[in-house]
Amino acid sequence: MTDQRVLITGSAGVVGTLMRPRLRRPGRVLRLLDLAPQTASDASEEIVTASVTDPAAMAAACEGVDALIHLGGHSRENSWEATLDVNINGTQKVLEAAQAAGISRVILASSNHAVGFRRVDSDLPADSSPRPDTYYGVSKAAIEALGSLYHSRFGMDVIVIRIGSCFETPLPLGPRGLSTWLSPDDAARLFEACLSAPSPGYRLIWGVSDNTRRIYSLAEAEALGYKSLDDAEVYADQLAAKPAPTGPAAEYVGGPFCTAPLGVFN
Ligand code: 15L
Repeated sequence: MTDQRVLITGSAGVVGTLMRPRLRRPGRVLRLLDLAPQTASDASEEIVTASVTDPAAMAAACEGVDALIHLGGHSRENSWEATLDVNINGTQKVLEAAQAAGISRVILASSNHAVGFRRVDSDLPADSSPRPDTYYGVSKAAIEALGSLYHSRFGMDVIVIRIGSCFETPLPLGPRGLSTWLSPDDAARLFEACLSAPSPGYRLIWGVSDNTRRIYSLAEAEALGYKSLDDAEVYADQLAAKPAPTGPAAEYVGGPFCTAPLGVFN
């Protein structure tokens, strides 16, 4: 049997770095694409140094690929021009290359900031319509729409994950992380579910751990086979001394992004 080849864009970024060791499997080759230099650990990894905005490089990177996890792009607020170029145009280039190469399954990283101006509410459904909090959030809403378009036009299976906060621990995030954290191990479980769910079509799901203070719905991810085993609450004591958010940062899903200046890299 030939190996399954999974292309990960943005593999040297925050989420990519956490996923790289966790998505290794016998019978799987990870093709790791990033602008930053990377080194293959062994024959189960292939390195591509390229930008997601480069159509020729993306076409080459998609050759022989079975599934694509698109994490590449700016992961927080930046200028409108940079956000448009890398996140929106870049995702269109990625989807175009994937479609031309016959990749039938694509997983796209969206973010809670696509709905950052939704009020904090219990069990926020994964298909809440966009209420972005930043240009970054607008780009994530556009990524969701692009994924939907490529599914409807070309029949590709496209799963878009609205990621909460995927970091090693919720500690750097402060108290908000007790609700938004997606543990790296849960993220790997979620990506595995997205890779293996039979014929998912187009899905929009939340990426979050089963946190005691969770406000995002897990139902849509669980319908794909995801089972969270982590809960940020185990860090609650360590976060107790940190100041709780106030004002819009406390009232809206996007937290501090809701008041950060637009277009300013932070
Ligand atoms: C995101 O989308 C960012 O990529 C990440 O850096 C965090 O800020 C996260 O959202 C969050 O909301 O905590």
